[in-house]
Amino acid sequence: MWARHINSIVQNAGKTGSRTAATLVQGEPKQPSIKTDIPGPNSKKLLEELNSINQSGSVQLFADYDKSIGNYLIDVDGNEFLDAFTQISSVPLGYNHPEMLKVFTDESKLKALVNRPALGVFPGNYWPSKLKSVLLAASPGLPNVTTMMCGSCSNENAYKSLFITYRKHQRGENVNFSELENTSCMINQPPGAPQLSILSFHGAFHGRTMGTLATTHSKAIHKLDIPSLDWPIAHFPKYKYPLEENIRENKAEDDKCLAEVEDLIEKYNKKGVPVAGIVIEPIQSEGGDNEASPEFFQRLQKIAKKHGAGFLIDEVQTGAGTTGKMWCHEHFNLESPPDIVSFSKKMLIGGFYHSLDQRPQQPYRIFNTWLGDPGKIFLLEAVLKVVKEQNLLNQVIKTGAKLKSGILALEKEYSNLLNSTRGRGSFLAVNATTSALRDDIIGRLKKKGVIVGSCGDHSIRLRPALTFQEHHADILLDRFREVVRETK
Ligand code: PSZ
Repeated sequence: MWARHINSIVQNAGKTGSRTAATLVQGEPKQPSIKTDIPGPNSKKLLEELNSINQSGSVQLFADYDKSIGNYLIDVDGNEFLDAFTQISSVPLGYNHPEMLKVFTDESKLKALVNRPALGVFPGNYWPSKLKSVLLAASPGLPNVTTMMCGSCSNENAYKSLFITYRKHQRGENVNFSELENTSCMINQPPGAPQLSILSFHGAFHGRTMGTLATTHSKAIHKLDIPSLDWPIAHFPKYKYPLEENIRENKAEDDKCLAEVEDLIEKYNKKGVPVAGIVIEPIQSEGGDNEASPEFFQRLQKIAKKHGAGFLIDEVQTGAGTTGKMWCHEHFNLESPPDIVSFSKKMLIGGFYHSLDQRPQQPYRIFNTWLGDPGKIFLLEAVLKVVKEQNLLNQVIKTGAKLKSGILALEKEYSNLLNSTRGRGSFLAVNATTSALRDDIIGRLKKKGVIVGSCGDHSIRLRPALTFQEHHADILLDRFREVVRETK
């Protein structure tokens, strides 16, 4: 029954193309359509029910995932939104893409989904070849990959890798753990559980699990009441825009932040809590779409190498093509790949690419029950095939250029309201002059049927799917212009 339902969606998806011309995903509405207040009556009813079960204050509306299609999120009240936020940047091809729906009509893939293995112990026969042909084929120059469930869990385990590798380097040839190490680690004491740290940046977001939360610094509400670790936190550059007009000041900002990184490493080494790794986003996302220059990243990597710290680039939000390259850090011309690159969101499966040096010598050190989900690899396989066949990275560059120039034009016209348009590909942001204005713009855009996101104190961010095209950009820019024009 279920398979028949999926089959009919797959077949019909190709037939409803007359509604929109030249779209990459067939069957989308031509434009947003709003019929009720947001949230509408059906959403409100469901919200009441959900809220009696758990704290649901973050829920904006309930979606109808049967009806949502392509770049349009359709809610339970029949409102049709052009979605430029895509589930916090995690939908690669839009909703109900026929190639993704098709995946589990293949019975062997359905069985891989149903018989979910403990991948670290009893993987299916397809697992090594899928890791190679899907994940490693998209690797940013790193030879190994370890899969995980989500972004936080990918970074959490990447940090463990950094610590394990740091200690391996300290031990040198002596690969054996001492008796004291074995007993002291069991009571969370050194030398078995050593004093080591990960250097992160103010404004960063790397997750909400205990270790990653110690490196997340975007909002207090994420961290309040949770015990944390005294690890070094450096300032991430804060640039003045437009970049072309502020080259000297922005370069001075790079110098200042990098000098602080070196100072902190020395300070923490002296304190007896050496820095085993540096973690950084290529563009700080939750913290406000803060960019740093390629030179900043090149120099940061050199500093990490000089101090024997691993270099971890968190591509959970920036990865999978949204900046016009598969990995955002590929814009930076680093002299060698980072030691670790973590991913999740649009990649559908979480995990991290890593060097051979970052590979533990013993099994079971980076491990959990599921280590991801083979179903997600099969979906990712379909996604990457579409990305390649339809040259979606090129699409991202074209759509992104149109969006960015449109927003820049708005910024010029309404410089009392908007400033600092920035970003790469369709991973874009603009600041409103105050956070109240930012929230108001986002709210009124939603009422006009366009979903965008917020980040930092006063930024509006765009995180469309890779299938967001120029005609979608036109709609978004039109509605954005109306909203800004109507601002009182
Ligand atoms: O409020 C939240 O928990 C949010 S809002 C956006 C995110 C989380 N992003 C997740 C994220 C990320 O953007 C980066 C750069 N690194 C790690 C993470 C954590 O990923 P998840 O949410 O899958 O654990």
